[in-house]
Amino acid sequence: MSEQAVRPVRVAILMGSDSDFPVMQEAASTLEQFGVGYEVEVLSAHRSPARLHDYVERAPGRGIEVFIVGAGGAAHLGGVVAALTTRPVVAVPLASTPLGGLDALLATVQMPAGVPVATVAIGGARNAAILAVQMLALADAALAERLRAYKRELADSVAQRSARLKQQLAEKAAGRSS
Ligand code: RP5
Repeated sequence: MSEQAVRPVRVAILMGSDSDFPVMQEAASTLEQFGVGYEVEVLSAHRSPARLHDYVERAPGRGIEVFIVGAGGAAHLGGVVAALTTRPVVAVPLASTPLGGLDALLATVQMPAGVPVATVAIGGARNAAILAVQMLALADAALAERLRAYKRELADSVAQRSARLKQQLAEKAAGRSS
């Protein structure tokens, strides 16, 4: 049994098509990085509405606390999931049509009052997972500490990049003056 399989499943990663997975897999790998259990399902608001309704209604009973939803085109998946649950929904608009994801972004972000969907950038699967982890961390001290460590690593990486860039510029300047 894999390590992932023994973790309690807390997040559902849903997508409208298996063609969305190359982008949505980054949400999965990010949740793994934080040690958060998840499950992945292909469910379509348009092509499989009955199965979608059934899945969302049963999900809390299996421990799902947050939904991450990726969809492209006329992306109704996030909105429909939000209509069916009181759990938070984080949506990733996907660039799967000639409109480059703008269609999915507008369909997802312009939810009517009363049914919010937290929408990240087009293709922003990593941020969707981090946002989900932040939600879970509100009542999970170990997860909150992992997020603090992550923020420290982010800050360190910026400092390293700055040092590297300055080093490169200094070497270039030295080359010009020799
Ligand atoms: C949406 O239509 C899916 O989320 C996907 O982004 C897009 C295209 O789906 P396929 O035609 O590749 O199955 O529902």
